Amino acid sequence: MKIQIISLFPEMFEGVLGNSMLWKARDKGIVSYEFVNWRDFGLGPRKQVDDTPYGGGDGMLMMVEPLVAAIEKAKANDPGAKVLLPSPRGHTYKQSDAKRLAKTDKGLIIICPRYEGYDERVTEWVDETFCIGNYVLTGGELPAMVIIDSIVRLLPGVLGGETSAEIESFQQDDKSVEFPQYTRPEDFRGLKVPQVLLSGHHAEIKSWRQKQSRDRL
Ligand code: 4GY
Repeated sequence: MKIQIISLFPEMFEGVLGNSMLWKARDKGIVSYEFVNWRDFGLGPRKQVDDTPYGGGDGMLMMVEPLVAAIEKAKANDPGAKVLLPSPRGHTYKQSDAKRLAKTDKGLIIICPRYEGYDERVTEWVDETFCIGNYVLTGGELPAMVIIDSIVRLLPGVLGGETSAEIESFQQDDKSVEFPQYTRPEDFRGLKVPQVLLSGHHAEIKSWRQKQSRDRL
């Protein structure tokens, strides 16, 4: 999977993409990360990429022209790629979105907005707009990293040796983090592991875990 990131701050990604699982996925050739700096498409000698909003208001907006030029550059590298825009205005990003995007063999182009927003006309070049939570950040880089991390861990061969045919059943295992879990010791300063987990009754354990689970999908 080819992941292209349109950002003014590519260095923000170094720590996250350089980290174990995301890095290993790249090492194994499962994923590639490439950056498009839309400053390169800025207008005029000062490479302007932002301007004041029509109708007034505080702050600056990302201009549509450099941003679309950056998207078109990324599309030229990978014509079938899906364009994603993290924005508080999008619908809430869910595990089901991560699964769906991990399953497509298409590449991704992720835009990282900055300033106080973007010219709405850019959305004509965007396939999906996601919000990662009801709060406002200083830029789209952190949401882009959240989206990348959630997708790459689901790609066949990243976590284990599973094939794409096995991935659907493997992904059921995401449930395994939705109930509380315990490891040794059985008693930590009087805090005990629930008895059912020590019982060896697999059916009871299964139903206890189901009861404790939350559906995040
Ligand atoms: N929350 N979910 C989010 C965000 C900040 C546009 C520049 C979020 O996805 N993105 O808070 N993004 C951006 C929003 C202007 C700052």
